[in-house]
Amino acid sequence: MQPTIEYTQDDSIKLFTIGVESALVVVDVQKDFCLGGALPVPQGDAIVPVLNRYIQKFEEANAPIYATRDWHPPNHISFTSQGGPWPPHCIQNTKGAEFHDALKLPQKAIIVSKADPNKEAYSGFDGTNLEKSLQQRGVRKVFVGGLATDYCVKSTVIAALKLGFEAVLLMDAIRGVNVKPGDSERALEEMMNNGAQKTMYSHTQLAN
Ligand code: VGL
Ligand code: ZN
Repeated sequence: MQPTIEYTQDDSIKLFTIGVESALVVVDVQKDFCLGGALPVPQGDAIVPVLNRYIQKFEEANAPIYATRDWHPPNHISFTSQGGPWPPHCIQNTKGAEFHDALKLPQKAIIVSKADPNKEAYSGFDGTNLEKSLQQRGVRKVFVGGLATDYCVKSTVIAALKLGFEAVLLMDAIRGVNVKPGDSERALEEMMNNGAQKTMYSHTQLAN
């Protein structure tokens, strides 16, 4: 067997222990944001197997696992038909709003639906009980992966930081839309400027 040697150029990637105050937040890994969907994120599907490994690790750590989803009513104001910026996507109870088929969410995963009819709630905290739920479980540190880096991941991470949580980006489990080239890079910068931290799968470990 070949030895595994992992290199990273990014020395802001840090080692983290998944402990009792940690939670995994999987952002909007829905069919419409993946290959064949209404608003596909380039290489969005590629993060699914990585997220599945994180899910396993957080289960082993007995840490809560959240999955947010975009959950729009039909004719949502963010749709082009209503003068918004996006094609119709993630409409409640449609195929496109389902989680990616290969995403292995455990039975006990907590689903957070962003269903505000009057605005595009990019953040998983916006109009949901996510903050309360994290607090009830004693979570202080959220590990965030999913789609898309430059929209819902960014907003969720910055909201978490503003609410006083630590926020750790799963660098190998996020992808961006990049409507404008460089959007994801700028989003990362903005998150870091707000106090986000970075890790990757090989740099996460269980407490013992
Ligand atoms: C998202 C665009 C529109 C996201 C949601 O999940 O990042 N992007 N709605
Ligand atoms: Zn949306």
